[in-house]
Amino acid sequence: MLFDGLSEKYLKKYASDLFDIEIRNCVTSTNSIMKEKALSGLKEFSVLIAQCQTAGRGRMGRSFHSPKGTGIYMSLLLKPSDGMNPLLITTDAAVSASLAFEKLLGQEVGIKWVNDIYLNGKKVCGILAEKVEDSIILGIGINVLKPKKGFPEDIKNRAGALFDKKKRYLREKVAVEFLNTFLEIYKNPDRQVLLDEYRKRSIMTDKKILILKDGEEEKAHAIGINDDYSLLVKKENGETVNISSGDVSIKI
Ligand code: BTX
Repeated sequence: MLFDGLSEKYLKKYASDLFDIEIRNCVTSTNSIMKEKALSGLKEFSVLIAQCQTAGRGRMGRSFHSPKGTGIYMSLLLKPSDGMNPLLITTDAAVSASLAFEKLLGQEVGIKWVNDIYLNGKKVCGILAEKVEDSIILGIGINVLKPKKGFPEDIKNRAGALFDKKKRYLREKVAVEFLNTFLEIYKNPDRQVLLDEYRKRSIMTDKKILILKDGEEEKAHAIGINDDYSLLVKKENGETVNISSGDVSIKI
């Protein structure tokens, strides 16, 4: 069945059988809905994909623009046996998304610490992993194509899309490639390889940055990504510090 533009048949045929995929038209936020479902006992690897979101969420209360017909807005329910933290799910998902996009694009993408994927200097994808009891909801928003009306004024200089031409099953292919790549990594993570893949794509390494915290901005120089995925930065006073992703936001 072609569900308002997204082919359920394609998704179910090509995504691993482990996934239980549900497609919906427009929802508030796939992560919010999945959170409720997780609490009512939905099984691991349940996936919710929406055509659009009216209240798509990013980190720290930010919103994620989720128009109809051009993006993938998806949440995946995970129940990691070792209680793996949402940060590692986020970074593993960032590597998975990069590998998946690169396979389809034939071009390298970049990772902006900690949860965004960039293509040609524009953000094309954001990841939001949230913990609910013993589950983690992995949410991913991907701009597969530019929105029909273009990106809104406030993000139009920063946001981009993976592709500029519509093709049959394009959004489905992107979703399937991400899901299958992530599953492989999730089932058998090689921590060193994943860290290397993440670092290799980090667009922040050796860049001047602005650290935004509690409404204040501070200039610094990003040195690189530490083994625990914190960001190693040098402040203007020469002090070197590790920044964890929880409460800061970085501008490059
Ligand atoms: P983030 O906090 O890193 O990014 C949010 C910021 O990115 C916004 O403040 C805005 O500046 C910019 N932005 C908003 N929409 C877009 C867009 N479509 N493309 C590029 N830049 C944008 C990133 O958070 C994590 C986003 C996760 C979204 C998924 S969608 C499925 C799931 N459900 C849900 O509610 N959230 C996740």
